[in-house]
Amino acid sequence: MQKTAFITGITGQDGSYLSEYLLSLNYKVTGLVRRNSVAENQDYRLLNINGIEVMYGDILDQSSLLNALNKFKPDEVYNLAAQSHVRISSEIPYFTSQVNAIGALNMLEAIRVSCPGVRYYQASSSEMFGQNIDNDGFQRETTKMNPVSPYGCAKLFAFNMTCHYRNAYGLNAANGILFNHESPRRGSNFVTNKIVKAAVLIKKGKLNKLELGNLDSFRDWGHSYDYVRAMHLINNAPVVSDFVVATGESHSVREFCAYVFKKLELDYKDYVTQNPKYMRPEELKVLRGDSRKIRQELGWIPNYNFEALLDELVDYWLSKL
Ligand code: NAP
Ligand code: G4F
Repeated sequence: MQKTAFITGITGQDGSYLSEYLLSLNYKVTGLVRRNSVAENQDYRLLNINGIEVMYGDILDQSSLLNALNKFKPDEVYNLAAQSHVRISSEIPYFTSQVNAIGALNMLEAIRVSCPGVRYYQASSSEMFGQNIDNDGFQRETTKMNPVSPYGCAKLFAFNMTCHYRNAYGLNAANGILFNHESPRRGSNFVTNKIVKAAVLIKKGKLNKLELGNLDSFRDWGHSYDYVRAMHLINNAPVVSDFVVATGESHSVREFCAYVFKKLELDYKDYVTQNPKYMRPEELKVLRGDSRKIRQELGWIPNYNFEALLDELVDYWLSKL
């Protein structure tokens, strides 16, 4: 029988890739879309994807969640809705906490009262670890969590609530603890697309400098397409539990710049400057994930490495600009 998936955050980077992936597996794909004053901005990432059914709603509007669950009767729920920008979460901490923390609680409560049997995926984040790293240099499911941003604090609340609803009420609720993942559909105020887009504009003579924040933070960057496959595996795992999803490779923002500019036959040092505006009140310095659990238990393998991801971004921006 055809399964139905319900996705909050369906208009985002991951929501669009997850929709495509689930459609390819013959799912009925449904989702929640926020009302936007410019209708064209609402679902531009979904425009080339046929067969999705959406409803207006908001993760902060409990009635819209209950209506959606009653209407679509999903087998699987993916809660991807979030204010997902870490630095901006320090400018709008209250809003970020509402959406990322209370929004997840709204979804869990709506499921508990209306469809407690569904499989629930919570989009948790490596930002929850803060500066904690195990002695071998990796973060994993057992690593202590001490977030260093309003975003991370709110995500940790949602993570804990997901575990609590699983333990207390027997919900099939799981966390994916995902490390950074990117794609051409990533917002261009995240560092990856910000760098690549600017480097291509510089190459084409349309820009002469790129202002960044901390060049010496390290991130474990993967591709969104690989990570939405992991979400589906987690939501169909034989035993409901939490999984880290990561490549296991970590690179600095500086290395990212060096690779991209070099590929365009430029030297990043000639163009990149630092602007305090893009620094964070407290910087998370290093992320590097150990994803052995999902690889061994669910057979997940990423197709993209660091270079393949960056090559795709450069090709995308070269063709777009
Ligand atoms: P994204 O592109 O920023 O998408 C966020 C989605 O949430 C958008 O569809 C957005 O809708 C929606 N949303 C925001 N506020 C909402 C609200 N009040 N009610 C309903 N929907 C709302 O983020 P992403 O990269 O796809 O990430 C997906 C999820 O994974 C997020 O929860 C993020 O925090 C988490 N995560 C991401 C990464 C990563 O590296 N990408 C890593 C770990 C965890 P609009 O289009 O209307 O704004
Ligand atoms: O691309 P970023 O903004 O991603 P960040 O903060 O790591 O968060 C992303 O990954 C999390 C998973 O760990 C997700 F949960 C979250 O939703 C989001 O998807 O910044 C990456 C690094 C940071 O260290 C930042 O300080 O790049 C550094 N950076 C340096 N200059 C910059 C800039 N980041 C941004 N956005 N803009 C800059 O100009």
